[in-house]
Amino acid sequence: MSKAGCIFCKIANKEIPAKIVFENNQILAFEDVRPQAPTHILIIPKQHIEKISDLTESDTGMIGGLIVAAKDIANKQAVEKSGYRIVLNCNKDAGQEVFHIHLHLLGGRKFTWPPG
Ligand code: DGP
Repeated sequence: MSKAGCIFCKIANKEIPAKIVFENNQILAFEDVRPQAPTHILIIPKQHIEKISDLTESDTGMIGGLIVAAKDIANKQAVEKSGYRIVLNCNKDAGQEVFHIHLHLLGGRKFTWPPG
Protein backbone atom coordinates (compact mmCIF):
# COMPACT_ATOMS: atom_id res chain seq x y z
CA MET A 1 0.00 0.00 0.00
CA SER A 2 2.73 2.50 1.01
CA LYS A 3 5.89 3.12 -0.95
CA ALA A 4 9.17 3.70 0.87
CA GLY A 5 10.55 7.17 0.20
CA CYS A 6 7.21 8.61 -0.96
CA ILE A 7 6.60 11.91 0.84
CA PHE A 8 2.80 11.64 0.60
CA CYS A 9 2.85 8.06 1.96
CA LYS A 10 4.88 9.43 4.89
CA ILE A 11 2.27 12.15 5.45
CA ALA A 12 -0.53 9.54 5.21
CA ASN A 13 1.32 7.37 7.77
CA LYS A 14 1.86 10.42 10.04
CA GLU A 15 5.62 9.96 9.80
CA ILE A 16 5.99 13.61 8.79
CA PRO A 17 3.64 16.43 9.80
CA ALA A 18 1.07 18.20 7.66
CA LYS A 19 -1.88 20.47 8.34
CA ILE A 20 -4.63 17.89 7.90
CA VAL A 21 -8.10 19.17 7.04
CA PHE A 22 -9.92 15.88 6.31
CA GLU A 23 -9.32 12.16 6.78
CA ASN A 24 -11.23 8.92 6.34
CA ASN A 25 -10.15 5.30 5.76
CA GLN A 26 -9.15 5.86 2.15
CA ILE A 27 -8.40 9.56 1.83
CA LEU A 28 -6.28 12.28 3.46
CA ALA A 29 -6.43 16.01 2.72
CA PHE A 30 -3.89 18.56 3.92
CA GLU A 31 -2.66 22.07 3.16
CA ASP A 32 -0.13 22.41 0.35
CA VAL A 33 3.26 23.50 1.70
CA ARG A 34 3.67 25.93 -1.26
CA PRO A 35 0.16 27.42 -1.61
CA GLN A 36 -0.70 28.90 -5.01
CA ALA A 37 -3.97 30.41 -3.77
CA PRO A 38 -5.50 31.42 -0.39
CA THR A 39 -7.07 27.94 -0.28
CA HIS A 40 -4.74 25.21 -1.55
CA ILE A 41 -5.49 21.74 -0.28
CA LEU A 42 -4.04 18.44 -1.52
CA ILE A 43 -6.36 15.44 -1.48
CA ILE A 44 -4.68 12.04 -1.73
CA PRO A 45 -5.64 8.39 -1.60
CA LYS A 46 -3.82 6.67 1.29
CA GLN A 47 -3.00 3.89 -1.15
CA HIS A 48 0.15 4.61 -3.16
CA ILE A 49 -0.66 5.05 -6.85
CA GLU A 50 1.88 7.10 -8.76
CA LYS A 51 -0.20 8.79 -11.40
CA ILE A 52 -3.51 8.90 -13.21
CA SER A 53 -2.21 6.79 -16.09
CA ASP A 54 -1.67 3.91 -13.62
CA LEU A 55 -5.36 3.77 -12.63
CA THR A 56 -7.50 0.75 -13.39
CA GLU A 57 -11.25 0.16 -13.39
CA SER A 58 -11.05 -0.97 -9.75
CA ASP A 59 -9.90 2.54 -8.73
CA THR A 60 -13.12 4.19 -9.95
CA GLY A 61 -14.66 4.46 -6.47
CA MET A 62 -11.49 5.82 -4.89
CA ILE A 63 -11.07 8.52 -7.55
CA GLY A 64 -14.72 9.49 -7.22
CA GLY A 65 -14.17 9.70 -3.46
CA LEU A 66 -11.35 12.22 -3.96
CA ILE A 67 -13.65 14.52 -5.92
CA VAL A 68 -16.50 14.25 -3.42
CA ALA A 69 -14.01 14.98 -0.61
CA ALA A 70 -12.77 18.02 -2.58
CA LYS A 71 -16.36 19.29 -2.87
CA ASP A 72 -16.96 18.84 0.87
CA ILE A 73 -13.69 20.59 1.75
CA ALA A 74 -14.51 23.46 -0.65
CA ASN A 75 -17.80 23.90 1.19
CA LYS A 76 -16.04 23.89 4.57
CA GLN A 77 -13.44 26.38 3.34
CA ALA A 78 -16.28 28.61 2.08
CA VAL A 79 -15.05 28.83 -1.51
CA GLU A 80 -18.02 27.11 -3.15
CA LYS A 81 -19.87 30.34 -3.94
CA SER A 82 -16.88 32.27 -5.27
CA GLY A 83 -15.65 29.17 -7.12
CA TYR A 84 -12.69 26.88 -7.05
CA ARG A 85 -10.51 24.76 -9.30
CA ILE A 86 -9.55 21.11 -8.97
CA VAL A 87 -6.27 20.21 -10.69
CA LEU A 88 -4.80 16.78 -11.23
CA ASN A 89 -1.37 16.82 -12.85
CA CYS A 90 -0.18 13.70 -14.66
CA ASN A 91 3.49 13.29 -15.51
CA LYS A 92 6.21 15.77 -16.37
CA ASP A 93 4.63 18.07 -18.98
CA ALA A 94 1.73 18.72 -16.59
CA GLY A 95 4.22 19.59 -13.84
CA GLN A 96 3.68 16.56 -11.61
CA GLU A 97 6.41 16.71 -8.96
CA VAL A 98 5.15 14.23 -6.39
CA PHE A 99 4.45 10.80 -7.85
CA HIS A 100 1.56 9.85 -5.56
CA ILE A 101 -1.83 10.82 -7.01
CA HIS A 102 -3.23 14.04 -5.55
CA LEU A 103 -5.95 16.52 -6.37
CA HIS A 104 -5.18 20.19 -5.86
CA LEU A 105 -8.17 22.12 -4.54
CA LEU A 106 -7.52 25.81 -5.25
CA GLY A 107 -9.75 28.71 -4.28
CA GLY A 108 -9.97 32.17 -2.81
CA ARG A 109 -8.82 34.04 -5.90
CA LYS A 110 -9.71 34.33 -9.57
CA PHE A 111 -8.00 31.88 -11.93
CA THR A 112 -7.17 32.37 -15.58
CA TRP A 113 -7.93 30.11 -18.50
CA PRO A 114 -6.17 28.57 -20.34
CA PRO A 115 -3.87 27.52 -17.48
CA GLY A 116 -0.15 28.18 -17.82
P1 DGP B 1 2.42 18.42 -8.26
O1 DGP B 1 3.25 19.44 -8.97
O2 DGP B 1 1.01 18.32 -8.86
O3 DGP B 1 3.09 17.09 -8.12
O4 DGP B 1 2.18 19.03 -6.80
C1 DGP B 1 2.91 18.66 -5.68
C2 DGP B 1 2.52 19.61 -4.58
O5 DGP B 1 2.92 19.03 -3.35
C3 DGP B 1 3.19 20.98 -4.65
O6 DGP B 1 2.17 21.98 -4.77
C4 DGP B 1 3.91 21.14 -3.33
C5 DGP B 1 3.32 20.06 -2.47
N1 DGP B 1 4.24 19.43 -1.56
C6 DGP B 1 5.43 18.86 -1.85
N2 DGP B 1 6.02 18.36 -0.76
C7 DGP B 1 5.14 18.59 0.26
C8 DGP B 1 5.18 18.29 1.66
O7 DGP B 1 6.12 17.71 2.20
N3 DGP B 1 4.12 18.72 2.40
C9 DGP B 1 3.06 19.38 1.86
N4 DGP B 1 2.06 19.75 2.66
N5 DGP B 1 2.99 19.66 0.53
C10 DGP B 1 4.03 19.28 -0.23
